[in-house]
Amino acid sequence: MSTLISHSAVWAALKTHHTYLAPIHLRELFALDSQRFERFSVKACGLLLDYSKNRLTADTLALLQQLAVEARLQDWIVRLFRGDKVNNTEQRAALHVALRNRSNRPIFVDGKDVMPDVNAVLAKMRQFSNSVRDGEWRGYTGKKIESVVNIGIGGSDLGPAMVTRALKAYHHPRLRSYFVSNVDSTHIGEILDELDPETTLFIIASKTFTTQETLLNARSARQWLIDKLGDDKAVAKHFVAVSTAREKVIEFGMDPTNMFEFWDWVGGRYSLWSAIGLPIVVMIGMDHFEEFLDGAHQLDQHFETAPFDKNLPVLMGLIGLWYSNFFGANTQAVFPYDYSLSLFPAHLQQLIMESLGKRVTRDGDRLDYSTCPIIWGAPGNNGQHAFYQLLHQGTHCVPADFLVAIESQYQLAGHQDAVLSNALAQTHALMMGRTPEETKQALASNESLPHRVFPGNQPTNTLVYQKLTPQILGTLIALYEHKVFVQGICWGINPFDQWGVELGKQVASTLLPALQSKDAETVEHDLSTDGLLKYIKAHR
Ligand code: G6Q
Repeated sequence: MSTLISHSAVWAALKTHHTYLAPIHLRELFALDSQRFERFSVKACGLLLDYSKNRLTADTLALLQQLAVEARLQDWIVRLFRGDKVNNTEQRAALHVALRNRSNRPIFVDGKDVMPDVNAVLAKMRQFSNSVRDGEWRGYTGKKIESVVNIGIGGSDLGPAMVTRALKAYHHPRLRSYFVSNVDSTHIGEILDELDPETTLFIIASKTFTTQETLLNARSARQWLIDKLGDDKAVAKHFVAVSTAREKVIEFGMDPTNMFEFWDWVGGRYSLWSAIGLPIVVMIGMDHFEEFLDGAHQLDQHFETAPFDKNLPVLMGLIGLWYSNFFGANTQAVFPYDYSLSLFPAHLQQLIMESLGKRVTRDGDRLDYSTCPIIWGAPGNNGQHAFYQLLHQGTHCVPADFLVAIESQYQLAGHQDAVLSNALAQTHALMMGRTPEETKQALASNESLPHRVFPGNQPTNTLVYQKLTPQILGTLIALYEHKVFVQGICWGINPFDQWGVELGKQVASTLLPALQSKDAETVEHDLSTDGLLKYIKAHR
């Protein structure tokens, strides 16, 4: 039995400290310290992190950093960057940092430097994306490509879809981008209806090339193309694959010269930096993609070298743990006040919950504390007219990250002032609340008083950046990836496996034959599932 971090002296000290701090309102913490903003904010890699609106003091931070020391975080950072098999249940390295290792220093997996392979695939991506963008790569009937459709799911969809959406301002003017992930034919059907087969390029993205949803969608897309163009030779001009599984790509009937490779040491939710980023590269060009990698690399260097009290992922990870384990916060929200980042919360849901939604240690011992909070969020301003009510007056402690761009991608008079003032007003109001006395004064009456009081004391981080460039986006994503790592190490869990996702894949494959079989009487599952199966079969 490994020793759980919850049994350490520093955990007990944090508990005691929580008892002292919990009754103190954030307002009081600000009133006590005129330097609070300077003390609890950090600038690095083009980001300003203001974490002063959190329920913490210098003592809290010292204890949390002590916890990170006890968890041997620094050693783990070294292991991660060195290419050790930190994903112990799958015996794999987790080397997304090698994919954006712009210094090009050698990084070894099983004694082999991975950088030559990484660079070779990046060069192939440059060559291919240039030829599509320049119009040199033509479809089967000789026309230039105008639509790029990525078919993939999970890590082979969410990351590239989010980045492609976020960097719309950098898209090639001739190209339109689409992402098909859902196995429901409505998804691919609606998109195919919009497309011209002569000018469409499909990218089939699957690490394993065995994923049911992706293969079904890929088959349907291929059939559609052949039906429309009348020749299966057209496939070679309209389909490329991204995968680690060369044999499976060939088995599927695709030319391996149209395949972009990556490796088993790239986790699905960390794969957007690899060839899985091909739909991004085709849309924004390789030079911008390299700026994106540069941004992530800068953050990697910061994570590797900055002291814990100035280290953005370490601070954000520890503050998140403080709320999860000592304030009982079950959720963590993220609100981008930057419309380009509208898919960012969805990407973070996968990145964080798939990584940290675990209940046993790396050695398989049951934990006695909670791990990953439920991640949710939506672009700022919209949320204010909907669920922010719960943040202002509900019963939950909801730590939230506000992501704020000083400049938008479009310069329209008045808009950005409205965005910025709303972002700042919300974090201010969430922190301050409004006391009964202030409410009375504001209303000049006691009417509905309890309903119009705001408790405040809701913790927020504010992350400010100049403008969402490819570089800043790379930095932001890497920041959250490393925040996940910090929490995984402190909680003693493996953030790089995903056995729950694997279970979903297996269960679906057992139910499919039951659904397709003619035998209505077979009872193979639980009574509810069997009842539902029979009902659906009877009504098809
Ligand atoms: C990511 C997960 C999962 C995976 C998808 C798609 O970390 O493992 O979301 O990305 O299940 O898998 P394939 O890329 O193998 O199709």
